[in-house]
Amino acid sequence: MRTGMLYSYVKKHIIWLNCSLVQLFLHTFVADSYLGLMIKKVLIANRGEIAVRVIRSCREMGIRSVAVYSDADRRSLHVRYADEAYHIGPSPSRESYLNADKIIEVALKSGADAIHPGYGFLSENADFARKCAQSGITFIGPNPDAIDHMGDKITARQTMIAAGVPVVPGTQQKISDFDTVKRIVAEIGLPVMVKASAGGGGKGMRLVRKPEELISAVKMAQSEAMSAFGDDTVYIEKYVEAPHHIEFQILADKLGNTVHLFERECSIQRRHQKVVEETPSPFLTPELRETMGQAAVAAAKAVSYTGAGTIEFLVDGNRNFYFLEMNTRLQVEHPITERVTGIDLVKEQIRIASGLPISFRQDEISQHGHAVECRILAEDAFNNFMPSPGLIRHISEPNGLGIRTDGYAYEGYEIPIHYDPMISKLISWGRTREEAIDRMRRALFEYNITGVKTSIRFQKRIMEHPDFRKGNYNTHFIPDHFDELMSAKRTENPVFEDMAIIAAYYDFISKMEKVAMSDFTVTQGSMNWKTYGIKKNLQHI
Ligand code: MV4
Repeated sequence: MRTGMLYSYVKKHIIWLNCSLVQLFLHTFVADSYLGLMIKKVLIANRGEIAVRVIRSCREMGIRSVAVYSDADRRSLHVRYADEAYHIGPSPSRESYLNADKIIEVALKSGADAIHPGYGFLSENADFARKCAQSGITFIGPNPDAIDHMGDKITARQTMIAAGVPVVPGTQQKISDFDTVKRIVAEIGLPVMVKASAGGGGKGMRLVRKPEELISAVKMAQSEAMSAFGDDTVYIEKYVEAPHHIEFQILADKLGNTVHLFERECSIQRRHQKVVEETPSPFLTPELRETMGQAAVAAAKAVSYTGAGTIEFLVDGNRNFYFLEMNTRLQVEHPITERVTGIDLVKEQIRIASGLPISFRQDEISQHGHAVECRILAEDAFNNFMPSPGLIRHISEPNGLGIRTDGYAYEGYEIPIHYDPMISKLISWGRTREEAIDRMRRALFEYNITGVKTSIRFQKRIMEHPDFRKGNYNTHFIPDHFDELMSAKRTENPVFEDMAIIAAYYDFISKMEKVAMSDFTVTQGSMNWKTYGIKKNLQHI
């Protein structure tokens, strides 16, 4: 078996790398050592749908899985689905999913040789990655220095400029005094954005349109950054009007191979939360896709990146693109990339962490058809997107050709208040964009969740919106079309569920009244409901 694996591995490399004898010898050596090192048990330092998602790939690879859970997650599906599960603390994240020492302790106790961090929590925490290495545990993610490098946005900008990746015009150094601020803004012109170097994802950002607002905006951004990140370093960028948010998925292995898996169009956002994502982007031309893909690979190579990562770009109306930031983790929206490329990104992450090469070459993959994702959130879109955690009374998920759901909820599950409100991700695929959108609309129609309010109806409106259907949208889509997306439509009944409950209750009451008005008298000592039931049944005979 082992010789067989080694043989096929070496054979693949002779064909793939078409390399010199020296390289062949080196790879045979690596192959030999990775067979000994191969990850056999993975601890998933996360919860909910992404924990289930990671365990699925582990199971397919014959890798044992270890779940960890907080008080609130005792009944969570990831706990049931894993081979083993360990309690790690109280419900608040700080005391459970962010407790690095406790998680490493459980990894050692359970004999896990690797940790998959998922997204959020400890996934972009370089100190956690270092602690894993110090404990002899493989962190399934990039090396800690790359996390730090990309976590500091000013450093990341400098590195991208050096690597020839376009960045938004702006400051190259941290801001030291207000005269420099005024000079730079005079050069690039208003409007500008003041951003926290330790920020990202929209945190600690300020837009400045008027000259007199500049200095106070810088001061406010600095104090916000200090309280949010303990670091008041800020930088300034030219404001890109009405941009697209387009990101590229990349993979890099420890043998020096770096590839991209094309883009994801993520412009449908609300308050920096993505609501709908799709791939391919309806905005990119084949030429621009090619150029941006190469820029994404160059960006990853510039920091000797390994693992799965995402390069975020802003693209303006004239199709100029700019590096924005890099996310050094597996992202929520990764399934749409998996759907159009056919590549299992979690499997590739585990292969890379084991020292194996990426399982395909750049020229072996393409975008097949079109995929759309909706994040199904437990929130009331029609009441200011209020979070709606609580008991799921009923859930029936859509199915059929071209539909995938990544979730963890089930009937009787209570969505905890402690974590983010995502119930599941719904992914549709079609041969064309139109088919993928129509299929998503159909799947949203089939999706039934009662007990909590969800984002489903709002996303159905997006699928039906003429501008979305034309692919005519950017990051301003939701704010620009807010009233249309919110207004009541005659084609749908917004209170269908409530009406059904009222109708059932009315039916019950009227039947009870009929029984009460009849000449039947309740027998002493017998249960009323049973007697009524017998009487009702007899009436039908
Ligand atoms: C910008 C920008 C315009 N110009 N930077 C928001 C999230 C964070 N990652 C960066 N963001 C932006 N940075 C410059 N120089 C506009 C945004 C932005 C945005 C970006 C992506 C998706 C949605 C957005 C919504 C509002 C603003």
